[in-house]
Amino acid sequence: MKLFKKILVANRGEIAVRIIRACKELGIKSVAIYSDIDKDSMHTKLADESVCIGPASSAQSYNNIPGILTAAEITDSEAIHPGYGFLSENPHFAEACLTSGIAFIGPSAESIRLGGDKAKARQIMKRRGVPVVPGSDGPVLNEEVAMKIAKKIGFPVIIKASAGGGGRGMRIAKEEAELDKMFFMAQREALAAFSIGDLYVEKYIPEMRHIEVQIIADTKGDIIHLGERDCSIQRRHQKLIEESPSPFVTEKFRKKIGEYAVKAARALKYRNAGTVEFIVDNESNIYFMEINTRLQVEHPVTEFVSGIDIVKEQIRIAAGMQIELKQSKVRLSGHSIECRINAEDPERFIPSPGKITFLSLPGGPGVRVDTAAYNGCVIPSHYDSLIAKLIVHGRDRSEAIARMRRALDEFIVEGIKTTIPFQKKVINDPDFIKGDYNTGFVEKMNAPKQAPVT
Ligand code: MV4
Repeated sequence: MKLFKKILVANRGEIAVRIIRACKELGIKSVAIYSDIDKDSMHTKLADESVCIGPASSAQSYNNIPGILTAAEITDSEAIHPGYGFLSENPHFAEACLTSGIAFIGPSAESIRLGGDKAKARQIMKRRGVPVVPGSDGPVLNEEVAMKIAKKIGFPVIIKASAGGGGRGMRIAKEEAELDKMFFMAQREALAAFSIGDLYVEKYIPEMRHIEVQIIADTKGDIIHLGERDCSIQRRHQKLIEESPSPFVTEKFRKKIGEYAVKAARALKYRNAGTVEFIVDNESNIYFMEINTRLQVEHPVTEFVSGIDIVKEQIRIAAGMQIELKQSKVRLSGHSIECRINAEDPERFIPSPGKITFLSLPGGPGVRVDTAAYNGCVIPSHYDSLIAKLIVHGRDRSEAIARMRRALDEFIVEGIKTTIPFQKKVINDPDFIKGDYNTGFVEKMNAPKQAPVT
């Protein structure tokens, strides 16, 4: 099998830069696409060629399927890497690439479609013996069916949009009296956000941990996992800090959750890189939540502990090459933590776009910064507010924490607000340091400390 000669990167920002770097190291030419306002951006400068794809609005640029396919054709690109966000989980785009004779660096259109239909994915997993949270089997047609299921599994329940993501179209019903109202609210929000009103019901697990497993699968059908990432530090469904390994996970638990992840991938005939997300409750029960059929923002923490370049693997697999590594040869070593640095007010988390008037990035041992930002660049308001990922690696968790604290102190951004002050607070929090946290952590951290009852 031969690698591609030229790849078009259908994305912008740090992830486009990340993919261009992998291309360079593999000896593959890269093509950037950019919108009007991204003319001077880093990904446009670093690629071997660049094509202006349209105006700032993502609908007319980074989400413009015919425009991107035309750019691939005129530049003779053999493959397209979609990155994350934008068209990365659009089955029509994956299909359109293949129809145009261009390799899509990712899973099949059918796997993407199943991953995006969360009620269906849940049903498939349940039938294949991957544990799911007690709840509905497939989509729930109306509030009466939802009530029947809720009474059977017991309240509280959570109603989720089948096309959901980012917490949209999700409602908790604490008791019978709330169910109808919450069902309609979730349905209305799902229809508005995704134009698909399908819902499903699950038992609500309070105090959950969000643990996900990185998998890679080749065309031959070999699938391996690269351990877990703990993504429980989130605010309003936006992840802020991720780490690998999870401070809660034992060797035995890792083997079990890893096997579930591989089984989930096998059930979808999955290929390329993917992530299987799980809910883990207080008693360490594992439940499948969803499968993300793309490269994820937080993939570098897994790269640090596994030594595997996930983007290069994606490219090799799309070119038809097999995974050389066997599961028994996967060695996870040390500890990695990532902070997502967003151009946002650190207290209210509202976007803070504008010009970066001064930027100085951290460095030194065990520090990686993935960013497209530079001194004097402008962060536009049109796209995601992620401006950099700060990833550290240490021999153990305590060295990784010390390194992250040091690197956050070195990170200087002037001209816009960033989430750095918030992440400094988390990294110094006694419960975080103990590894004692779940998805309720950020809310508890912001709540005024309760005086103990005497
Ligand atoms: C849940 C859950 C509890 N039980 N599912 C799904 C998407 C992710 N962003 C949050 N999700 C959750 N799914 C079951 N069965 C709790 C969450 C959850 C959450 C839900 C509502 C409001 C805030 C939340 C914060 C973290 C996790």
